[in-house]
Amino acid sequence: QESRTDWWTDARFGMFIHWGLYSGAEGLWKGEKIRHFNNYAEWIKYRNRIPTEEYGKLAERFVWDDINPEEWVLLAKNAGMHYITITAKHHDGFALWDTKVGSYSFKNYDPKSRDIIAELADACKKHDMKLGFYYSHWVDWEHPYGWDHNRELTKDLTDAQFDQYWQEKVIPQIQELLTNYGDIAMLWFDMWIPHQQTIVKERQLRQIIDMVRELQPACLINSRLGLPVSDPEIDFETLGDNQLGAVYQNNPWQTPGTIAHSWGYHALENDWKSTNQLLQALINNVSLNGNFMLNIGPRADGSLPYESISRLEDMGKWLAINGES
Ligand code: FUL
Repeated sequence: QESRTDWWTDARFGMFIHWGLYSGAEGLWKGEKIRHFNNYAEWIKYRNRIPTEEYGKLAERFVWDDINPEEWVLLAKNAGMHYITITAKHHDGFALWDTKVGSYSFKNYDPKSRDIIAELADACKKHDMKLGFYYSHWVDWEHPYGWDHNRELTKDLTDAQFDQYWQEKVIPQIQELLTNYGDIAMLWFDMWIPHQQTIVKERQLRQIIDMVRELQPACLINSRLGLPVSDPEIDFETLGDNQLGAVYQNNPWQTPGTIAHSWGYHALENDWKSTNQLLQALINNVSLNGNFMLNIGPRADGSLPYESISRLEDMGKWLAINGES
């Protein structure tokens, strides 16, 4: 019997794309580095306490004439990847697509902007690449009632307030993503904490599942939704970077990994993995029946560091000789 995950298990290798307002900050805010030892560029709004409106102005740094998502798709294809997952909305709460829900999206911050999710969806279709969306469902640093995992900003958040955020932002936004962009291969939700340790209720998570199953029955859902892998609606487990090599025999799984340290583009990145290391990671995962989803962090003009491009091209060359597909 065919299962929802068949294509995904066959695919083995995918691309993760972290791209958003933070790409315009490049890991620096007013000359200051990220205020945390974990130098993730995509966390700069939270770490450096950047006010929502001011952070939104980073949209002005985007060079729309140069941005072409088809280039990302071709890079993935040449690397031997079969699917792409892009950060439709990361923790900062900013939508990459032309959402009608709220005003925190490129459309409202830069008149020259385009719907990059629509363009990526078209390019994926053209080049036979599956498309998935990362969506930060619990954590949202824009909405006044979104959650933050340290409870630094949201100490007094009530269940009713959080549910307001959920019903007026999360549910309608996911609905848009599942309705307006063709076939969606997977939704990659994010937060590694079981939902019981958070403000999130199981019924809220089931609301997402019901909607996905109604609108896109074949769409895969990852365990970071917040339900255990044993839940029949969870299609695959997402292991962290540091868990490479863990053996999951009963459930499909994948490791999301970076070429560098940061997921979002960071101008001061100096922690590049070698092509050898990345191939080892891919081989480790595949030999243990898992997938590998390797990340790129494009700049605000859509371009990529030489280090990322060269490693992906080299992996593609190796796979063309040694890979199966
Ligand atoms: C984590 C996030 O907090 C990081 O920013 C990144 O998106 C990674 C893939 O997942 O949970």
